Amino acid sequence: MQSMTVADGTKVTMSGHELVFGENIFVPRDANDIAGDMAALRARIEEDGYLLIRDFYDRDAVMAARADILSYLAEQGCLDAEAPAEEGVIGPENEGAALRNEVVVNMKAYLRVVNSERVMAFFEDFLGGPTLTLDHKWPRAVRRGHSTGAHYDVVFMGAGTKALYTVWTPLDDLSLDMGPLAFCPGSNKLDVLRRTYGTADAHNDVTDGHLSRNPLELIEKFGVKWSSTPFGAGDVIIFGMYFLHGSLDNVSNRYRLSTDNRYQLASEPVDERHMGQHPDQIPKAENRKTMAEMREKWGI
Ligand SMILES: O=C(O)CCC(=O)C(=O)O
Repeated sequence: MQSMTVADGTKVTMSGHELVFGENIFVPRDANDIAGDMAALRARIEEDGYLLIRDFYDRDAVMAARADILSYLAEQGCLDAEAPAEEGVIGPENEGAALRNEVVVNMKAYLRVVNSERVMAFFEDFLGGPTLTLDHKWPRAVRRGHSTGAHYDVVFMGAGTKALYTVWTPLDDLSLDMGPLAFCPGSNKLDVLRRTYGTADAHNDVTDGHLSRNPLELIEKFGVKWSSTPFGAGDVIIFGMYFLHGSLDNVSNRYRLSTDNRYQLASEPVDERHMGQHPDQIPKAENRKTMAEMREKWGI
């Protein structure tokens, strides 16, 4: 198993911008010592904005989910035919794969993890009542040179309850060069962002819901710090709708396999745009603005 420690001075990039461990990016603390104590977990997520729980899922179940994704990638001709399929080596075209719900419904081992008793029971305890998961599932196979820009999830799925939680789950052992999640502890408390960017809706207002692709700019402007870590298959990060996150660049030759899915109390309003068989058809709204225009308007 890989080490979860990262030496100070280790360099990573996010959309090509360099971050250095120990200087402007740090290894996050995990919540395993309080994992059985729901009151402590609620207090921790309120404080830090996230819960990193190592070995939350059974590793073998996660590796079976990974195999579902890899066989789809192989079928699509995305993998390097010269390498064993189970290594997930990116083919010469470096193609992305659209892992839409139509495809995901056939991924039985994957669905067994993200709809599992383990995760549903966790949220039932954590939220204090019967729970549902949004139908829209986001398995990702991120190719070389790609990353996710910094954003709050509320901008993409904020039409229902705001007490909606993301579970980001590596579907592999992920080293830093594979481009795992990167995030800003405490960014849930940035009132200026919550009042401005946090009210936008990517379906209606903005052409691209990402706040920025420059992590250094966010450090300067909002005083955030970045965190990331290598992950093991079975680990999860749980966070709420107002939590700045994105990902490091995948600079490896393997697909970065992960999934992010959403959970809430069944009694709360649901963002129906992410329900049903064909979720998230973003309408073509002519009056949507660029993030740069919106940021200027908000004065951020
Ligand atoms: O995995 C990624 O690259 C981004 C994940 C994400 O945006 C999320 O979990 O909400």
